[in-house]
Amino acid sequence: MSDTNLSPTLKPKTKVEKPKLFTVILFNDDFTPREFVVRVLQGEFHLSEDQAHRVMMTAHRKGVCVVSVYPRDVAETKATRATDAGRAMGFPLRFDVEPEE
Ligand code: TYC
Repeated sequence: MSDTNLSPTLKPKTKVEKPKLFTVILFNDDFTPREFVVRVLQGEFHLSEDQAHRVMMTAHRKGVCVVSVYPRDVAETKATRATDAGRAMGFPLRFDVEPEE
């Protein structure tokens, strides 16, 4: 019998890529009202009132706070919409997106 394998098993190389995630960061400023920040966090990021209040207070005290983690397009859309909501009211509220470590 020949050693040649006439029906080699094809091993599909399924490379499972870890989906890259991005963090939305909230920055403190001296002008945006606390209540407004809480409403934006609830409306755009679906945080409960309690969670939104904690995130807002952490940013207020420490300068920045992680809001949540999403795939890149979702993180960018939410950060842009939330920043625009502040700008529409004349507030310098800022959300940014960073690659997750
Ligand atoms: N520091 C703002 C104030 O005292 C409130 C605020 C909190 C603004 C968090 C932005 O990310 C922020 N009115």
